[in-house]
Order: sequence, then structure tokens, then C-alpha cells
Amino acid sequence: MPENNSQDSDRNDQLDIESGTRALVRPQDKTKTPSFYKVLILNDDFTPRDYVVHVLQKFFRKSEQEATHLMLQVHHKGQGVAGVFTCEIAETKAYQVNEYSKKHKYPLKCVVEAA
Ligand code: TYC
Repeated sequence: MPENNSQDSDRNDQLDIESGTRALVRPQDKTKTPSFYKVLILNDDFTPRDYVVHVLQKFFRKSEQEATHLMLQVHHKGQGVAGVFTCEIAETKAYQVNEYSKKHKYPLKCVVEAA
């Protein structure tokens, strides 16, 4: 029963509370729960609305309707969640959007935050 077992991520044994025994867990059998990260898109006063919609479609695979809805939410509330990803993918998406926006001379920014 998983509730009765305590498994510390950096030890190779697993405690069974009922019997008080420890069973060895081979390192290759240990599954790590992936951590998730939000890519937040931030509002600013200069980036054109159409460009934000384009970015949300291009980098976050939003439909035109979803992208427009999110862009308006961000415009009114200051920020919004463009997507939730594993750490490396979240950092890559934010980097790609920020570089793309620099290239197009818009101040649009994405930042990454733990989910
Ligand atoms: N506030 C911008 C404008 O009025 C539009 C905008 C929306 C910019 C969302 C960034 O993430 C953003 N042109």
C-alpha cells in the first residue's frame, strides 16, 4: 500500500510502516515525479495585441480563439499562464518567446514559475 510506505528520494530502501521492514529498491526502479513549471506571459503597454496572439499560436499551439481570449486576460490582469511544462521545456519556451520578441523589437516577456 503506497500510503504505508515512506520513500525518501535519496535512499535506496523503502519502509513498510505495518511490518517495520525495509525493502531494497533498485535505483533503476525509482520513478521521480516530474516537477511542472508555468510559463507566464506578461502584459506591457507597447506590444501590439495581434503580435501577442501570433506568439501564443506559434509557441504555445493555441487556436486563434484561445490566443485572443488569453491575450485579453493578460491585457486586463497583468499576466496569464501560456502553458505548463517540465522545467527544461518551460525555460526553452520562455527563452524562445523573449528572443523572438527582441528580434521584432517588442518588449513582450515570458517568465517561468514553479507550478
Ligand atoms: N497591453 C498591450 C496593448 O495594449 C497588449 C498586450 C497584451 C501586451 C498581452 C502584452 O502579454 C501581453 N497593446
